[in-house]
Amino acid sequence: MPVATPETSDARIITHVDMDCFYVQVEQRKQQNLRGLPTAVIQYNSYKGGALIAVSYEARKFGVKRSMRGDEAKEVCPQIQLVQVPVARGKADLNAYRNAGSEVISVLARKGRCERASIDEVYLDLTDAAETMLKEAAPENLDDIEEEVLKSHVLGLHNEDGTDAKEEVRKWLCRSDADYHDKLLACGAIIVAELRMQVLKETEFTCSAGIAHNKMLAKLASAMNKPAQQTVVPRSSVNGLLESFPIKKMKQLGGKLGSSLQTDLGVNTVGDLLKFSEDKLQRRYGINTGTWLWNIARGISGEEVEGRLLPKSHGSGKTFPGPQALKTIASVQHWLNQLCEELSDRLHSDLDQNKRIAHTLTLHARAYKTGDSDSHKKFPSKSCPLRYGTTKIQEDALNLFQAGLREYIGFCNNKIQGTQNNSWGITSLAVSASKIVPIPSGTHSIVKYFGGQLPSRSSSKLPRDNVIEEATPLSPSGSESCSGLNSYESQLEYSEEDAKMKYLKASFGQQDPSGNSSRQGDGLTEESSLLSPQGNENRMTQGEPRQEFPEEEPRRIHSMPRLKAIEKKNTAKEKGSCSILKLFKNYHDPSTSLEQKHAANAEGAKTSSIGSEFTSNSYSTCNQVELPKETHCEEIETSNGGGSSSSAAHVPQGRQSWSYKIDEIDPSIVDELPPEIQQEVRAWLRPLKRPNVVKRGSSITHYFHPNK
Ligand code: DCP
Repeated sequence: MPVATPETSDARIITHVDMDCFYVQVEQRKQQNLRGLPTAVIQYNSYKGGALIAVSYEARKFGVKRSMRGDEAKEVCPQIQLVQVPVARGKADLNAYRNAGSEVISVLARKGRCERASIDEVYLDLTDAAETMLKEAAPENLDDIEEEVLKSHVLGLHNEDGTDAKEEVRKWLCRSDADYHDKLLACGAIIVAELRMQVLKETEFTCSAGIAHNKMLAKLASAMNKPAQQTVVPRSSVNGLLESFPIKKMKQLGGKLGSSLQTDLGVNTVGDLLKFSEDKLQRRYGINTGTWLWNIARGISGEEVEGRLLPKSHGSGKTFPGPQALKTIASVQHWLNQLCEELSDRLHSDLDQNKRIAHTLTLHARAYKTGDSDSHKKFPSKSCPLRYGTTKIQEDALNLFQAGLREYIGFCNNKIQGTQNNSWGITSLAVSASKIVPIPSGTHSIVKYFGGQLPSRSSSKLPRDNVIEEATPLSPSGSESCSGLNSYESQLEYSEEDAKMKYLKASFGQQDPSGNSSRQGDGLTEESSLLSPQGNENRMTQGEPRQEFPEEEPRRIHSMPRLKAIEKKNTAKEKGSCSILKLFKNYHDPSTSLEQKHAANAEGAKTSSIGSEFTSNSYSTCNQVELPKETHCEEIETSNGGGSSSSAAHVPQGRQSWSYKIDEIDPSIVDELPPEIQQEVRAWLRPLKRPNVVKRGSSITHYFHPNK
């Protein structure tokens, strides 16, 4: 449900930039001979010439539409050039378009806070730039204004017959008696025109833009005059713009809420909403949504432009329309493997290029049941903590799918393991990786170091034991842990950050069987790759232009009895295993039993018994936790054990601490430690000869010390 964000009284200048027929432009840049010709980009399948997903403005003049198939487009425009989307793993490969989008962002981001809203859309907060311009080079003082600025559409500026439109715009931009908001808006228009020209110069792409005082209005305006134009919304024109704007076309009103407004309240345009008091809307739709509706009727939206150049999440999806629906677990597994391979590649690139890691893997599907009156029941989305490595992602995704399917078809009536089951069909599948956070730089905790993805989990909400539990997915088995450690050891001369990256990469290297194999398509099947499940970046099929992932939080998978059983198994396996992770595994809160910790961990989370076989590793990762936004840097101070058998590291209040018990250290791990501390640990392991005291400045202390 939408939530109202109060608008500040401060003047803001926000622009929404939307690329014109984006995929076509990318293809035309690749093949310059297509420039200026009616062109469309199609999905790779050959059914009726493939599905059109982007249409050039030249082709639109002939009546070619995105909803057509290639054959239909040829009927209305015989000279149309059809270009196929690149294919990898039997599905569309959108990397070229994503990269092209990034090129554009790198230009736009120079002028203000920039939020990548989709593969080809960006919001920019240009308030600072506009204020500076108003102070230093106000439009009314400019001798010359670029042609591109003068081509702006200013809402509410009516050209009388015979007047020169550009001259009208010039007058509007340069009014010395304009109010402060309009003066800033005029500066915004000049800055945006310059940016658009710069984008064209550097990338060869044209774009359109809306300029207003909030995101909502800027977005509406950017679509009003395309291609390669910009539209300005002065405050005095807001009511005029919204008055006749179809309610279902408003963001977040395309679905049930918009339909309810139409059928229950007779609201067909945004202007119609003005008839209802805030109180009435709140009583009908709840306080938040009621206020939000009241606000949008007046063009009020305080939503900030988030400074985000990178996608919030990655996704890969494919649809299987009509006869292509998947009806066996084997076929689902086949396609999940392809999707996960792509997802894993993208996670790998994100890690490489941006040093970011994702925490949550989610599976989404659409399904139908045959002969069931309740066939519209939604296939539940399922998520679990994300383990890096293609095979692990594939394995977890399949388990999530099976859990979802069980819930979807019901436990009693159906078997799901058969090779053929006619009672269900899957019409779309998608996997996504979310909760992506940067690997913290300058963190100095051994826990974080080996966990790789731990910093964001050092929350007070999180039982400490879980820190290690959740670290293990990176190198869950003994042998993998050993390799991870070796790679770490060989990097001791590197910076901590370098070594951390190396460690993570080593983890990929072992598990990722490099998946660049390209397969041919399969007739009807259409697909897409999803950039951002939460945003508008999901492109599924022609018929479903912008499939959004379900809004509700996906269910988490937990099962206490299994947790306990696996915990026991893990504890039993622990002796003699060769992972340094295990060395530190149980030292976070010696007073709390693992069982208690897991109970606490699972508490508050939704539970659903999945009945599918998770490996112990994937299982241990299924303790879904809230990820705190901030990371903490532990500063470890050693303390004298004072004759006790444990040495605790004390940290300032509010920070995560760790401790260890010497007598629980498995001697077999010592060889894995860096030589500089092996000797010292060996000495500890002879307790009679040497008391368990860690002195300040000893090599192991130094080794784990924050400044190391
Ligand atoms: N896209 C897709 N499938 C869809 C819709 C869009 O694959 N059903 C892709 C192709 C588009 C790109 O996303 O080029 C951007 O989509 P837009 O809706 O912004 O449309 P265009 O950029 O193609 O055209 P316009 O100039 O109308 O914005």
